[in-house]
Formats: sequence, C-alpha cells, structure tokens
Amino acid sequence: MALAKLNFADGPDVRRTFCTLCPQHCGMLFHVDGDGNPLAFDGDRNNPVANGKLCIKGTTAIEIHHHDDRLNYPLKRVGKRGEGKWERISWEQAMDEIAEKLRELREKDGPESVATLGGTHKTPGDWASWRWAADFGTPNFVSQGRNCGVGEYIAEVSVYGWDTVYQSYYPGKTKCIVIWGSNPAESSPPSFERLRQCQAQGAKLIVVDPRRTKTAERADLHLQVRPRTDGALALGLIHVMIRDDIYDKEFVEQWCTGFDEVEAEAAKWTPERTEEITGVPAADVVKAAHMYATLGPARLSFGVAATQLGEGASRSAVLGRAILRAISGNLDRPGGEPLGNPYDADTFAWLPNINFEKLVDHPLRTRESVNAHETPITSISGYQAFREATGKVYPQGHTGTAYVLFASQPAIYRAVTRQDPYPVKAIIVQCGEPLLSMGAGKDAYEAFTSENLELLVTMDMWMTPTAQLSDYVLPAADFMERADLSAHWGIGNFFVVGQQVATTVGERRNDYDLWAELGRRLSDDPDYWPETVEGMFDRFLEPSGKTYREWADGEVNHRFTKPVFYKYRERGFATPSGKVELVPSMFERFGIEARPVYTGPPYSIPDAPEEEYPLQMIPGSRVRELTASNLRQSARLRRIHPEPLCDIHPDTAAKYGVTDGEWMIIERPEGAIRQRARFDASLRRDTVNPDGYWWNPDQQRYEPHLSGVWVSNANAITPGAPELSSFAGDQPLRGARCRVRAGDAPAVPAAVSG
Ligand SMILES: Nc1nc2c(c(=O)[nH]1)N[C@H]1C(S)=C(S)[C@@H](COP(=O)(O)OP(=O)(O)OC[C@H]3O[C@@H](n4cnc5c(=O)[nH]c(N)nc54)[C@H](O)[C@@H]3O)O[C@H]1N2
Ligand SMILES: Nc1nc2c(c(=O)[nH]1)N[C@H]1C(S)=C(S)[C@@H](COP(=O)(O)OP(=O)(O)OC[C@H]3O[C@@H](n4cnc5c(=O)[nH]c(N)nc54)[C@H](O)[C@@H]3O)O[C@H]1N2
Ligand code: SF4
Ligand SMILES: [Mo]
Repeated sequence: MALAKLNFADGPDVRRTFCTLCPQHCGMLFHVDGDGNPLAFDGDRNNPVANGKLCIKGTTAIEIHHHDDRLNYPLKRVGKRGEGKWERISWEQAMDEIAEKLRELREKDGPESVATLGGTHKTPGDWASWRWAADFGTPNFVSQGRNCGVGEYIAEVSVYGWDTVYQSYYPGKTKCIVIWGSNPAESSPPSFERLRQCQAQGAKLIVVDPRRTKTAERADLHLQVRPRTDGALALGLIHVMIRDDIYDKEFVEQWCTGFDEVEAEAAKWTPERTEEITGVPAADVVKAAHMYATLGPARLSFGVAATQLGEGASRSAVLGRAILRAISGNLDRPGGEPLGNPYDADTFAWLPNINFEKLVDHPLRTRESVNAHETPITSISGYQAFREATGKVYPQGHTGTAYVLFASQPAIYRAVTRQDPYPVKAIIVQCGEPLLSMGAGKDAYEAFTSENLELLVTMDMWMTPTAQLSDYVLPAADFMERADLSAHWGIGNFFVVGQQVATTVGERRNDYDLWAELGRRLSDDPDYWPETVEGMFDRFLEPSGKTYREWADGEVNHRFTKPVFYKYRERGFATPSGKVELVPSMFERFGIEARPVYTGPPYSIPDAPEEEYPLQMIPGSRVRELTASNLRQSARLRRIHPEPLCDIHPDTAAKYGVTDGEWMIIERPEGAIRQRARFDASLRRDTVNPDGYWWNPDQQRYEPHLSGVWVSNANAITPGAPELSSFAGDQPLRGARCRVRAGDAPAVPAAVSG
C-alpha cells in the first residue's frame, strides 16, 4: 500500500532504491518492519528520473514481492523437458552441476557452444552476464535491448560517433519534438511528463506512427506512416529540406561528408512518391520537413519501431533518421540532440568492469558469434572497429558498445537445431523470456526442446513458459530484495544506487550471484568475482571516490553528468574521418549498403506473399499497465488488462468478418493466434496491432499448454528466418504481413497447480 510522503531522512525504517519493473528505474522509498518486510512505498521525490511519481506497475511492487507464484527454491528437472517433474536442490548443487556441464562443453565444443539470453535493463543480471561471457569466452550473448535499438546505435555511432538514444528534450529549449515509432504516453511516464512540459512551453510535436496513440493525440502533426516504410519517409523529409534549402548548410559544409550521395538518393523521393509508398500525404511531408528544420532546436526521438522493421527497411529508417539529425544542425546543440557524454573518467568505470577486452583476446575463443557471418558489424570485429574509431575522442570507447557485440537470437536457435555455423549446446536464460518476448518464439521452442541442447537453465522470478521447459530453474530476487545500481547499460550519463529493502524470501538470489557462482567455478582469475554484488558495485563506483555503501546510505544516491554541448568543435566527431559521415565508412567496411537506399515493401527477401497476407501487423506496442511478458501475475494489473486485445479498423474488420469485442484469429505462415478484437477507427486500414507477449500464468503449466504460450502470443508468429533480420541482426518484429478472420474463444485447459 502506498503511504503518503515517505521520507528517506526519516530513519532506518525507510529504505531507498529504484523500481526495475520496467527500464525507467524511477526512485522509490519503502517503509519496512523489523523483519525486513516492506509495508508501504512511495516515490522518491529526490530522484530526478520521475521526481517522486510512480506508475501503476510500480505500485504493485509489494504484491509482486509476496506473490504466491514466486519461485523460492532451485529446481532440477527429473522428468522429460516440459513435463513438470522437479526435484528441489540446493544452490550449491545447482551451481556445481551447471558449472561442471559448462566446463565439459567448453573443453569439448569450445566456449562458443554456450549462449546466454537476457532481458532489458534488469540490473544487475545484464552486465554480470556480459562480464561472465567475456571471462568464459563466448561471443554468443544477448540481452533483449538488442531488439530495442542495436540498429539505431550502430547507425548513429557510424554517422556521428555517439548516440542520442537516451537523450531527452528540454522544456523551454526544445522547439520541435519528433516522436518516431515510439509512444512514451505508455512506455515512459517520465518522458511523457517532460514532453508535456515542453509543449506547455511552446514546443511543437510531430508523431510518426501508424496508430493514433495517446502521444499522437497530442501532436501538432501526426504522420500516419504505413508500417515498415519509415526509410522512405525519412528520404522524403530530406528531399524537402534540400529542395527548399532549409537544411543547415554551414554545418553540412564544415562537418559532413557524403552529402552529395545523400542528395542524389533523396532527389528520387519527391513528396508525391513518398506519399505513394508511405501513405503520408505529400503536403504533410512538406509541412513536417519545414517544422523540423525551421522551428529551432529539434529532437528526433529514438523509438523501438525503426530497429524492428527487419531486413532493408530498418537500415534505411535508422540511417535516414541519423542523417536528418545531422543536416538539420541539431547535433550537440542545446535543446537538440546532445551527443551523450561518456561517464567522466572520475565518475564511473563502466566498460573496464564489463571487460569485453577479455573476450576479444580470450585464449579459448576461436570463433565469432553465430550471426557474425551474416551481420558482420555485430561481432567482435565490429566491436574492435568501433573501439578504434571512437577511441580517438573517447578513450574509454562508446559506453553502449555492448550493443555491437550482441548475438542475434534467431541465429542462436539455428545454431542449436541445425548446428549452423557451429553447435550451441547450452543456453542460460535470465531476465528475459525468449518464447514470449524475443521474437521467433516457435524457433526458440524448437531449440529448447531439441536433443542437441544439452543444458537449458532459467533464472526468473516466476515459472515462465521457458522455465517450464528448462533443466534447472533458479529463483530470482526482485528489486526490493537486492542491493542495486542502475547505469542504464552505460548510456545514460546517470547512475543511481539502491539499498536492499526487503529480506529475501526463501532462497531467492540476486542475479549477480548466478554469474559470480558459475564464474568462481570456471574462471582462471580468482579476483574476477567479488564475493558480493556490493563489492562489484565498489569497482564500478571507484572513480567517484565513494563506495557503494557511501552512495547507498548517503544523502544523495545518484549522479547525473551534466551535458556539455558542441564538443565536436574541439575534438571532432568520433568517426574514422572525424566528420559526420552521412554515408558511413563503417557500413562500407562491413559490406552494408551505406547510402540511405530505401528497401521496404515489396521486400527484397520474400516474407509472406501479399496476396495471401494482405495486412501488416505491428505487435508488441507497449501498454502502460504491463511490461512485456512480465507482471501478468498481478491481480491488480490483470483487472485493468485481462485479455489480449488486437486493434483493428472497423472497415477492415467488416471485410474479414471480425466483430468488435469478439475473438479474432491473426495468421501468418508460422501459425495462428487468437486475441479479442478492439475496434479503432483511427488506425490505418492495412494495419492490425495485436497485443504482444501474451501468456496466462494462471493457466495449465507444462506441455503441451505451457501456460497458454501459443494461444495469443504474437511472437509465436513473428518471422524467424535469420535472413529477415536487419543489417544489425535485429528481428523483424513489426510490419510483417498477416491476415485475420473471426474465430472462437480459445480453449482453455483446466489449471493444475504445480
Ligand atoms: N509499460 C511499459 N513500458 C515500457 C515497456 C513495457 O513493456 N511496458 N518496455 C520498455 C522497453 S524494453 C522499451 S524498448 C521501450 C519502448 O518504448 P517505445 O519506443 O515507446 O515502444 P512502443 O510502445 O512499442 O512504441 C512503438 C510505436 O511504434 C509504432 N509502430 C509500429 N510499427 C511501426 C512502423 O513501422 N513505423 C513507425 N514509425 N512506427 C511503428 C507502434 O504503433 C507504437 O506506438 O518501452 C519501455 N517501457
Ligand atoms: N513483437 C514484439 N516483440 C518484442 C518487442 C516489440 O516491440 N514487439 N520489443 C522487444 C524489446 S524492445 C524488448 S526489450 C523485449 C522485452 O523482453 P524481455 O526483457 O524478455 O521482457 P520481460 O517480459 O519484461 O522480462 C522477461 C522476464 O524477465 C523476468 N524478470 C523480471 N525482472 C527480473 C529480475 O530482476 N531477475 C530475473 N532473473 N528475471 C526477471 C520476468 O519475470 C520475465 O519472465 O521484447 C522485445 N520483443
Ligand atoms: S514500472 Fe513504473 S514506477 Fe517502475 S520504473 Fe517503470 S515507470 Fe517507473
Ligand atoms: Mo526494449
């Protein structure tokens, strides 16, 4: 229950941390009893992320902490995979047995035969798994952030040497905001609040989204783009800016290379042709270009959609957006696109403690990641190339470098089932849910149930569908049960430290412990893993001059590096040439089309044929009350959103016999799912928006139902072929073709506990 006005200064009964129920990491205070039970909570007004506000998800923290379904003890499978027969074992036994198997595989098949699948901004599991992979010697590690933004990061760092992903707009300073393929009204309460403040101070808003989202409702101009055609739209905007001479000529002349090639490509994209492909009226393309280029400092936001458009479409979209930011003269301009500052040398030691350098030179590693031959820029050699290019300006490298190293999930599944390009035989899942949230769920299932897979370990808070198929299931602590530190993967110029709030229930463990325990059994370096996560935090925080304890218990528990603008004027851009490379040499070096050539529908690689699958689906759009596949256990949140809903235009529904509020079937070659239709007359007629990540934790567990993983889960039917992933290995999660029809309610087998 929320208790009004908790204050950290009120004494030891009030503990201070931050919420990790979604990636925003809003500051939180808890009132605890003498046994370490959290009794009440409040937002932390002294934390700048949300200034004391919490969203509805955050308010379920105590419910989540005490929930009956939480995993409390390590389990070892004794029946067949997915049969639900377990033996309770100790952590010691689990770690010994898992480490032994990993050692055997490393000796027999090389360290690359072990893969890890992680989640998004779930401290401390993410960085600890990377640090572990670097020490073990496997390049086959992924955290789910790869599908939020690898393509965008790579494009931005290639074009101007740093990224703008985690940057924000500034009330009073930012005059034009373009929210493109993002919906902060649902996905980020703190940045939506900021957006409102900017609008109140006169900023104009352009939203690029096939849906009329709550964010789009606030827009001065809504460009209702056809899914997957963002690259064409970007070229149309560039075309108008050049044609009407409203780009920043001086900046382009002084700082950019490749402008002529961009101009030649953009010349083909008249507003009329742009309208033909994107569905955005030509007059709106012109209007948007003028607003963006002339209103004053402008911020063109990051949004996951552009990364998730798959082969061809994604590349032109992210490259086009990077070019727009550059030629509009907004790079590193106050109120525009601050090129994030790396942590000062005296603030925070991020990359040195992730230790990717060890992976590069690992004596046991002989191979690149399983996707490197297809998407060579996301690889160890890609990482080295970016280190070299950015190193001249940022000696520590680009702090988001992990993104360049992430392997691609479909390639990992293929390496298990087809042993191509080499076998992967063990997978450790932690903080992520591959069957539900990682795309290509069917391929994940095939891999997890394959005889080729000798070990599947899942560490989670719940018995997820992936956990149900695992050989070992390990109980994870929630954020209240651990000491914590968030640095947003080293890309946010901000860190916040959290106290442990609650006493751990049962044998739940901090995610760090998994990697440290395995690491201690497998590492050649006895000092690599401090005994506790606090010890590891001390290492991260060492340059700040304070220990974890001092930060956690001190008056202020966070630090924000103030942006410095126009840094390039002194040291150039962190690209190979030191200039903004509008046609990035880094792309050329890795065999990627470096001009912003648009390849969208019709696709260069066949997806589902258009005649049979006339619609496009854009599943996985965030809803305020859930985080991906997570939090469906909360009775409170389920009451708000009890069933999977698929948005569809009434005319489209009429055409295919679908009724508002009734069940409908969404089909692709991979299979069919059922959701309830929700009419939305503001949606494009060629687009449907199925809810993402849907399962039912209260339905029958284990095979064949697996808590309903195949019933409504949109990622059961997102394309899985590795060739359909983008140049950066991001999956085609949005815009794939589909068809719809009316259907009966799904059959629900009786729930059995266990
Ligand atoms: N409540 C909640 N908040 C979250 C999360 C959550 O699960 N729940 N997840 C967190 C994570 S991991 C992330 S990465 C962020 C993501 O945050 P956002 O970037 O805001 O992601 P979405 O809400 O999925 O918004 C993507 C938007 O893109 C639109 N879209 C779909 N296809 C296309 C297309 O082809 N072109 C264009 N231009 N737009 C398209 C969709 O309609 C949708 O409105 O949210 C974070 N916050
Ligand atoms: N179709 C479609 N698919 C998408 C997207 C999309 O837009 N459309 N978005 C993609 C993006 S951007 C992202 S980031 C992913 C999100 O994908 P994930 O990060 O996989 O999403 P979640 O469902 O939030 O978390 C997965 C699991 O982590 C567990 N978990 C939560 N906290 C902890 C913890 O502290 N420790 C441990 N061990 N486990 C924990 C949860 O119980 C849950 O089972 O989805 C991706 N998939
Ligand atoms: S779930 Fe809500 S309160 Fe928690 S971090 Fe996300 S936005 Fe903040
Ligand atoms: Mo994400």
